[in-house]
Amino acid sequence: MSAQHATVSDASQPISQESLALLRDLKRKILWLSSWMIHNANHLRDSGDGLKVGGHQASSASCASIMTALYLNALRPEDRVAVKPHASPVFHAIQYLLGHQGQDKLENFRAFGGAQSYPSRTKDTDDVDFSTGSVGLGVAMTAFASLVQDYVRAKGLGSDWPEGRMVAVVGDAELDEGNIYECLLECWKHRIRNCWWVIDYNRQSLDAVVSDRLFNKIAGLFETMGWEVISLKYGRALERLFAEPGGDRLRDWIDNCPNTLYSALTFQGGEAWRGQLQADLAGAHETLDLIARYDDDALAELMTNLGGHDLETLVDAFSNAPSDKPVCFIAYTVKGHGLPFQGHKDNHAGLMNVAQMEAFREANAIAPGQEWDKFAGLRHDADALQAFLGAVPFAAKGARRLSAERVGVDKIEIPQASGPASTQEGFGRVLADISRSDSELAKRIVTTSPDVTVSTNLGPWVNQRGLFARKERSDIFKERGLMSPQRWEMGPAGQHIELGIAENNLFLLLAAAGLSHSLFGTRLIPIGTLYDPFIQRGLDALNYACYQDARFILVATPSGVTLAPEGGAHQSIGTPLIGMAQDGLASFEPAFLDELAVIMQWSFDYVQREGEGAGDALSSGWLRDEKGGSVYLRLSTRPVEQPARAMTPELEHQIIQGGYWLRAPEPGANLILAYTGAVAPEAIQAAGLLAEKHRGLGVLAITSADRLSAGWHAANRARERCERDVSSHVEELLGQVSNDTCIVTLIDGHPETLSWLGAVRGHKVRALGVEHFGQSGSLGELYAHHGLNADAILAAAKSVRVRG
Ligand SMILES: Cc1ncc(C[n+]2csc(CCOP(=O)(O)OP(=O)(O)O)c2C)c(N)n1
Ligand SMILES: [Mg+2]
Repeated sequence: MSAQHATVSDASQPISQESLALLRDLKRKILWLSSWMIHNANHLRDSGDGLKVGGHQASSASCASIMTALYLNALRPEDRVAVKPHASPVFHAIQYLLGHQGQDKLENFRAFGGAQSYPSRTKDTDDVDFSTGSVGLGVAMTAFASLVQDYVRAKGLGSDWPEGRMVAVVGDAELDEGNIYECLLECWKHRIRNCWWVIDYNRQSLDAVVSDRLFNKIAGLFETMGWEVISLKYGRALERLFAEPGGDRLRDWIDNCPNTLYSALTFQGGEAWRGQLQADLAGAHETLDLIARYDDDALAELMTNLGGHDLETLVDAFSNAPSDKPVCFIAYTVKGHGLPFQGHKDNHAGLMNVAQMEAFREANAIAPGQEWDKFAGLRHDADALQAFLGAVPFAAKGARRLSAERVGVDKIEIPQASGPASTQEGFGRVLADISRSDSELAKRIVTTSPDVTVSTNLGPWVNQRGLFARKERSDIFKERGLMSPQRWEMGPAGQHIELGIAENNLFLLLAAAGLSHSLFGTRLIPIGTLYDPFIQRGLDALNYACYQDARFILVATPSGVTLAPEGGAHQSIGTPLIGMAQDGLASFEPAFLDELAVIMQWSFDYVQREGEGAGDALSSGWLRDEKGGSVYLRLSTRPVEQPARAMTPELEHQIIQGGYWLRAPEPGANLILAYTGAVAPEAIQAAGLLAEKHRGLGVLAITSADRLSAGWHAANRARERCERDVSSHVEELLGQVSNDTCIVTLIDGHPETLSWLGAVRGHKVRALGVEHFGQSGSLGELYAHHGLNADAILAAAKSVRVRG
């Protein structure tokens, strides 16, 4: 039990003894309710599937005091919290006591419609601020939320909602996740504040006992990164004893006790503690006299009187924490504290059996049938407890989910190109146009990029709108009159948040900024850019952002093998499939600038929608069009000849639905070429070459395989529910194609992105695309190598027609 850091001792505003006694009583109830909830889910409620899952009981008991001190004392309504995944029962129990959670939800913990295993913004109904589950991400999310809070406030937005602290209750093993360190580096650069990470330092993960020597290093890292590290090692009972004659030896003994031994003794209890202490401290009479004052039960309690279980220590530490810098509390705890398997190294999945739970019920003075009672078995009477809960500052404003008005979307002009132009270039020009406007949309866009701002064409936007920093910072190059195309002023007005190269950070910042309307009552429209293949680097964080229903636009460019000379590691193959499979993300891959402009216009609105459509109901609900979501644009650097055409409302509609006939098939046509994105010229060229042999062949432009396929699945579900007259966009498109027509599909990405088109109406399909890691080469060489050029299309057209 080593590790020494600044310790909080003197409380400036000591909590009254009466309030402390009430808190202790309520903490007992919280531990009881969380344990009962899990027991009920695992032993009593018959789910019929025989699945019992642990991981909650020991973990919840570990942090019950930390959570009590936070929610029932330290937190204010404006504070936002990420609770470590397995503390979900504690969170729900606290919300239940505060009147924000129903008993039915607790009784149905982990069941369909009940309180969730891991706190969930989207599935729980009791005011979860940040979802957690994938360890490490919720922790870092709080740091980025504090950055977003600074951003919003620096611009005078949302000022009628007080500044809050972004708090994470962190499992110690979460600090093994690399994204934590990526986040620490970034947050040092941005000088975040108002951020607390309270580490439940039980020195146990799922499989193992955490090395404290390693943890010392970790704590040092926090300090290096500008965090205040506050170690809460011992509780008041032990501290008082240490101050008595002989106390020093006891402190030394505990400080030097290996974690594994400490854990084993905790599990074994008072008799084992006494035996070990008597053996190790033989001759230290003063110290042994101190210990002799305690009977076995009291000794076991004393020896686990750690800072993280001592409400007085916790309350003092939280009320004295500095606000101008981030704070890391290392709260020493025992995993499973107060439960029969406390301290056991294998207790992560531990569950109390029925007999143990009975004994625990009796120890808590709860009569059978009173298990869900809010106050049964507590020392204070119900009125006093209810009055205390009624005055809890955190609950003063009721539910704390905020909302914000939607921002109007201006007409996005189609960037004019005199010659070939790429979608990436078009994106840069659309944003540059917006940057010169003083519209509300222009004010609410916040851009960010992990060190690829210039190479994804955000440069002109940043030149106009500047980089964000809490304090003004000068551009030395500009002051000295040195030429540079990047004129990047830095200050509170800036609207681009520059990140280092860490895609996890990009997605977590997008998650935080994309929830600004709900967290801070201020609408932001976040746009993040990165190279398409590196989506995979931050994929779990992207999934995490979508899971919380954060709203943002992701612009991934360049993509595919089309960036040819850049080589294999920069070539993305699977990202179109990610775009299709990722819930909450509508993905598009336009080929032309007019499509891009239409999609961007729609996206600015789509990310702000908050309707109730479930996503699989009738009509517009199919594609989450009422509910809204985030958007992924897969773009390219390849200059492509632009079609000469006028945009019509009908064409706009079809682009958003996912596809349109670039050339409609004529009656009797026996071939269709369906393409997506930057390979449009190859499809068009092949169509010209095939025109004679395949009279009237059709060319289908697919702008969103994702939305086309989602609409098709939803239409099928609707029909299966006997909703007649339902037809999806792709069914409409292919409805005019005769049954013996063949389809050749083409994408610079995995061929399965489009191969499903054949299943819509039973057409034969040959799907062309990229299946193998690429290599460097010219565009022509690589398209030939991967079978994406006109020759490959011709060969595919021939073979698919003769296939039986
Ligand atoms: C990214 C990820 N990997 C693995 C897991 C499975 N898992 C859940 S909890 C846990 C260990 C947690 O240990 P710690 O953070 O110390 O929590 P505590 O001891 O407080 O329960 C693991 C590995 C997960 N939830 N997320
Ligand atoms: Mg742990």
